[in-house]
Amino acid sequence: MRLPDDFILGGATAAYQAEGATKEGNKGKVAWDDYLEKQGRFLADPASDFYHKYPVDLELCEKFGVNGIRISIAWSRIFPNGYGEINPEGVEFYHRLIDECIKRNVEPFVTLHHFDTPNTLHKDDDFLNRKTIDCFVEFAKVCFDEYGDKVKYWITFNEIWPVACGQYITGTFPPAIKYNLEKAIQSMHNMMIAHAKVVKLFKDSNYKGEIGVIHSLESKYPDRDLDEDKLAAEIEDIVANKFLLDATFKGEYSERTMFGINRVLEKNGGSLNIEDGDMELLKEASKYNDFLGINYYQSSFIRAYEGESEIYHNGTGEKGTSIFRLKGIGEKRFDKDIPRTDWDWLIYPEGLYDMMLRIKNDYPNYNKIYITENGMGYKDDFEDGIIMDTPRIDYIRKHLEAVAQAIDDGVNVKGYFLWSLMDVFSWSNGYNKRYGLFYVDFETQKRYPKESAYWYKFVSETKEIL
Ligand code: BGP
Repeated sequence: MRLPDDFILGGATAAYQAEGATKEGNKGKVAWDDYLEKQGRFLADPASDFYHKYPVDLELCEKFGVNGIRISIAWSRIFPNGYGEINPEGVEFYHRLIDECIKRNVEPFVTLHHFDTPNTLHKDDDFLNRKTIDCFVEFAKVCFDEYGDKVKYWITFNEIWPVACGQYITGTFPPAIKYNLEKAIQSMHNMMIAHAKVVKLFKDSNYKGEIGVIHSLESKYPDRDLDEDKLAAEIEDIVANKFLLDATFKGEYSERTMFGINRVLEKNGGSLNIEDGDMELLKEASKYNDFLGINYYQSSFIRAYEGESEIYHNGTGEKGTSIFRLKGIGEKRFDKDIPRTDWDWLIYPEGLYDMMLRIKNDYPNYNKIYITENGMGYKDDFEDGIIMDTPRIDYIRKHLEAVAQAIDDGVNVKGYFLWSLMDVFSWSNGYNKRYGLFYVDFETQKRYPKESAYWYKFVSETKEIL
C-alpha cells in the first residue's frame, strides 16, 4: 500500500513533555510542577532537554525523512503568570525553535495548549473559570503576531476530552479530582468556547495559514451484541467524541448528544451551563476550521454498568491492571481477544479507519484530517545502542495501512505524526513508557535511532508502507 506523494510523515512533541528546563528562561509554573513534585514518582526535568537539544532533534528529522513536527508553545514561557507581562526570553526561544524547523525543512504544526495551563490560572479553576478563556485568546494573539509569518499550521487545543477526563474523572492530572462528570463536561464546553474564540480571531484578523483543533478520537464499540451494551457504547461515545465533534463542526449539540449528556449529568448530579451567545459563537466558528487533528491510540469495548464509578489507572505498564467503570456510562473491557500494550491499550487499527470514515460521513465540512498522534508505548530494549522495536514498527504499519485505506475510500488525510519524535516524558507514566523513533538516554541526553526510525525513513522516502 502507498501513501500520496505530498503526504507529511512527521513526529510529535509537546512542550512540557520534551523541553525540560522547567525553571529556565523565566518560565512560569504550571500545575504539573507542584503536582509531580508532591507525587514523588518522576519530574518533567530533564525530559528530553529539547529546550537545549532541539537542533540535534531537528537534524535527526532531516536525516530520517521526518518532514513535519508537532511542537507546542508553553503558555507559561510567554506569559509566566498566564496573562499580563510578556517574557521576552520565552518569545525568543520559540523564534529560534521555529527557525530551526524551517532551516531543516521540517514543517512546524504548532499547538497552543497541550495540557499546560499556567499555574496562576489553573489554581483559579483552570478552564472552569471563564477568565481563563480570555487569557488564552490573548496568548493566542501574541503567538499569531510573533510567529504568524513563519508558522502555517496552528492548533488551538490538544485533546480536550483527555485533559478534562484526567483532571476531573480519572484524577491522574492536576487537580486530581475523581469522578466529577459535571466539571469534566463543563470544562470541555468552555474549552470549545475558547477554541471558537481563537478561530474567530484568527479568521477575522486575516492571519495567514490554517487553524484547527486536535481531538483524541477512540471508536467505542459495544462489548456484546446486546441493547444495553450498545447504549453504553453510545453514551461513552457522546461524552468523549460526539459532544466535541458536534461543537467543532456543527456548532450545536444535536438532540441525541444532549440526550447522552443529560443522562450522564442526571445520574452523576450536576448541570451544564451554556451562557448567552455561546451557541452562536460555536456556530460561527464551525465554518472556519481548516482541518481536524486526530490523535488515535486505541479503541474501547464497552459493557453496560450500573454501579458506582471505579477507575484504576495502569501507570506502570503492569498488564491487566486497568479498571474503568463510570456511573451512568459503562465499563471498558480490556480482556478482549485483541492485542494490547503493557498499559492495556487495545491495538485496533480498524477503529482508526472507522473513525475517519465517520468524520467524512457525519461532519463533511472537516476539510482535511491530519493524524496528529499515533504510536506505541513500549519498554524498549537497549543493547549497545541498538533498539529493535519490531512491535512498534508493526503497530505503525497497521495504522498507516488504515490511513491509506481511508484515503482510497475518499477521506482527505494529508499527514501522520508519530507520537513521539524522540522518547519524551509521559504525564502519568514517567520515563519507562517510550514512544520515540529516537531513543533518549535521559541521563546523558544522547539520542539513538531505533529500528523504527530506519523503517520510517524508508516509508517517508518511498511512500510505500512496507
Ligand atoms: C496523548 C497526549 C500526549 C501523549 C500521548 C501518550 O493523550 O496528547 O501528550 O502523552 O497521549 O500518552 P501516555 O503518555 O499517557 O502514554
